[in-house]
Amino acid sequence: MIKKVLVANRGEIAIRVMRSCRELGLITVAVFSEADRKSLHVRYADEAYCIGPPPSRESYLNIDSIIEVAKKSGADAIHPGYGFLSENPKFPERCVEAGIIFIGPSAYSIATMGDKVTARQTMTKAGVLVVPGTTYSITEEKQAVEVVNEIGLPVMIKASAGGGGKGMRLVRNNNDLIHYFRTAKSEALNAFGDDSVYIEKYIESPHHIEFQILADRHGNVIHLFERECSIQRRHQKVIEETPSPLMTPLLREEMGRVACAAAKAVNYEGAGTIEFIVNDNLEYYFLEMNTRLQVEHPITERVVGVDLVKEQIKIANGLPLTLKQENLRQDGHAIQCRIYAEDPDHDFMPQPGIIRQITVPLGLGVRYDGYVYEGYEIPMYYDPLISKLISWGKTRRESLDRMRRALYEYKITGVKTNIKFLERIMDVPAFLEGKYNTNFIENNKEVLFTPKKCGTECEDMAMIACFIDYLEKIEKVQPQKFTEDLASNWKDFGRKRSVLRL
Ligand code: MV4
Repeated sequence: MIKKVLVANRGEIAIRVMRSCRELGLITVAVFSEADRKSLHVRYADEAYCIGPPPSRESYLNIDSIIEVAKKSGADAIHPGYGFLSENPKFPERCVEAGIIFIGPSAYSIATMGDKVTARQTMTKAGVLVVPGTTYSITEEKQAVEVVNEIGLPVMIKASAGGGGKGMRLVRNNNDLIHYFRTAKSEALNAFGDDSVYIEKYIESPHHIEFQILADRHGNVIHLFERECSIQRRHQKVIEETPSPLMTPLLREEMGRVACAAAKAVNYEGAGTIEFIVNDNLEYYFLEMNTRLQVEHPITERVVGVDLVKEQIKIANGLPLTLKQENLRQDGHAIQCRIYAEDPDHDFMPQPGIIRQITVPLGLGVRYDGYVYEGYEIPMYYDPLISKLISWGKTRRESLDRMRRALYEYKITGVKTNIKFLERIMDVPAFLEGKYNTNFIENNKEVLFTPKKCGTECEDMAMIACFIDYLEKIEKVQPQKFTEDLASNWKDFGRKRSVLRL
């Protein structure tokens, strides 16, 4: 049985994973880069070890140093979180070699789903409907032309090693085909070291709906219903909700069954997500599988009442699932907003810098998963996600009203964030009505990007004026103190002895 877990990640997800470990009485080990010495995940863990310089490649992506820390610290399991090494099949492989439990699926499952052409072949064989297109990689321009003649325009050229929108080309007319085929191939080679591409029929204005699944070593697979993830910007999700406003009970049951079959087809073990693309006629197609815990997992946890990290650990221990499909229900409605340190007025440029003031919203029906504190410097090396706000309500309306209230309460100064942008989304009619697809942000850019001249934003201006006035007053009494002083360092001092330099 797992006693000590190394969390091979940083930020909010590292803390999220360690919280469940703590509840289970497991000892936690953090790893950190030189840029993360003062990160909260380092302070939260029972032990912490430096694994290298700030760039991910030399720290959070360095399998050698992470395995070495696991061995030295006596951790018997590694949780990869999301991003970084979570979907690299070499990581579970190396863990197994070192006799360490990888809390996640096998290298085989990750590799099969990671290569989109192989995934499409495997899904087709298992009877899971994929987007019409090729189940082999296209190498010749002549082949591309033949396929397009067969399935018809528009099509998408996608990199087999891609996923999540990387290395995609939309082809609307024949003149562009050869050019896009070439550029897609060279971009894929550049980004992934693999120039395999395949072609899919383009689905106009789709919905992105995904199903959470859990699978154990004994062949049990269950789904924990869907998440609606259509509100995205450049393939980065912004808001997720469950249940999906588009879903019907019948469709949910059918897609849930298909999602379980998809997971079974790769002998899946652990928590995973099956992504579907759904058109307005409610026709759905398998898009890809994410073989990890996802950023948006908390909305499922809230509505289904399951701690997904605890389930992952239980499965990694080889225990059978005790949750039964027929006992699972969706209770109420949950929404998640991702809070990013980025500037919506300047093309969402990341905003690394020091958090000067932060007021976190809580209260009935609100969950906050974050990792920053006053005086903390957001490093420039990683994803600019600061936190996730999750609201729950008996109805969609109540959940939405709570989210609007929570966003109103949420104050961050020092770095620009997308909070105002999210507040605007809460008032867009299409969002209020739950009638939106993946074009939502594009379709509503006028309201989303033109600052309002009245209402809550005026109130905020007044608050900012008061705050500046207040700061000026206290500055006269006492010079501003930052970073070092506002954040207590006592735990760091005690830890210096256990900090390992590799
Ligand atoms: C598509 C598509 C339409 N037709 N494939 C974007 C992310 C990657 N996972 C796949 N993506 C898409 N693939 C076909 N055949 C439209 C998208 C897409 C999209 C998908 C989900 C959520 C948001 C999106 C935004 C733009 C395009």
